[in-house]
Amino acid sequence: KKYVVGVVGASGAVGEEIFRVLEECKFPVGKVVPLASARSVGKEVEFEGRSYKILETTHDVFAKEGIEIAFFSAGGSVSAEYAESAAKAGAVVIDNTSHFRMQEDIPLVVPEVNPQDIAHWHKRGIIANPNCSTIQMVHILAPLHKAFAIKRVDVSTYQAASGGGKSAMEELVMQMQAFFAFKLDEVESVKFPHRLALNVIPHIDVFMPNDYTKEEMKMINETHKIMHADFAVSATCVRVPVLRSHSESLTIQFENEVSAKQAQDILSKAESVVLCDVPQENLYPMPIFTTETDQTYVGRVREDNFDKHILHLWCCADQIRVGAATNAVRIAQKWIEMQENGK
Ligand code: NAP
Ligand code: 2RA
Repeated sequence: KKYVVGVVGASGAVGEEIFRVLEECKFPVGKVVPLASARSVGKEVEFEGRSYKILETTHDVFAKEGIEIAFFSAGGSVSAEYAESAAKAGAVVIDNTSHFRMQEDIPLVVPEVNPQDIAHWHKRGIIANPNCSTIQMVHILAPLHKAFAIKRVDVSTYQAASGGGKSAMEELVMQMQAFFAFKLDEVESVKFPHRLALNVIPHIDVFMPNDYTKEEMKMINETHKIMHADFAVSATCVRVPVLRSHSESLTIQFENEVSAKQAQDILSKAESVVLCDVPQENLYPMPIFTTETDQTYVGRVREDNFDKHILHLWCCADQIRVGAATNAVRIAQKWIEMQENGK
């Protein structure tokens, strides 16, 4: 069977990448329906050698076009307004925004970690895609937790501009150009709270009453929901002047003693994870290696100098693919597998 696939946010960074991933993985697409705001109507999207005109997102378009799988990546307010119309029209919605993620009757899925939760999709017709920084972290944590039982995780992130969308990437590029034109003092910062070029900003999304940012709380709450676990997690989320790969430094405390070698063995076999850990040859994950790939890269796995229950490691993944488009398409593939096996 081939499916009618809608992409809401088709002109955005994530939407464009969804089309690329669908093409690359030979997803069973009968027809694509690109959707965006009225601003994009008439613009064209290329898919498998054909051009498709972008349509306006409306309540009726999902039924009218017969959309069976609807990817949403146009911001939380657009999902809030239209996702339920798509589900009512019979589509399974795979939502990239944070709008539904923590709602109790909505599965929040990373297919390598909790594919079984997709079975709950029918409650609302919606499956949520987690936050990008959470996805790559649970790729690493889930196999380690299964093998050794995690007690606590402390993570610091180094997040790329792409997390703020296409215009945020453009803002970083323009600021870098301004630097080379000796005009850096004249640049405006619209997408980030401060200038990002030649800077790091320990502030992503809004501050919450507990002085953590919303991004930091997402990493804690979403990790618990995806992994069905309640070990302690603390996060510090930082924006860095990188275009599209997030990096993370993780300190993981286990219930028992774990060696670096034991963790490396587990990670070398983990799904969608690449162990890249030869420090003697300067080999460790970096955005220049992970950009436009579909795996989470992990390295710098090492034992704590004071406590044998603690390991430190470093991971890196493409934010637009692993952190959004690829995870969303992998959810759709698993959903199809379940439908076709009658689950
Ligand atoms: P982006 O590059 O800024 O693109 C935004 C898209 O939304 C554009 O296609 C835009 O269409 C569309 N849009 C805006 N207002 C709309 C409206 N009223 N009706 C219909 N479409 C509308 O942003 P992005 O990076 O692709 O991210 C999009 C969403 O995905 C955000 O909510 C972001 O938080 C989320 N995201 C999730 C993950 C994840 O799941 N892990 C990762 C990254 C991003 P026009 O061009 O017509 O304005
Ligand atoms: C960011 N995590 O990096 C967000 C995007 N979903 O800004």
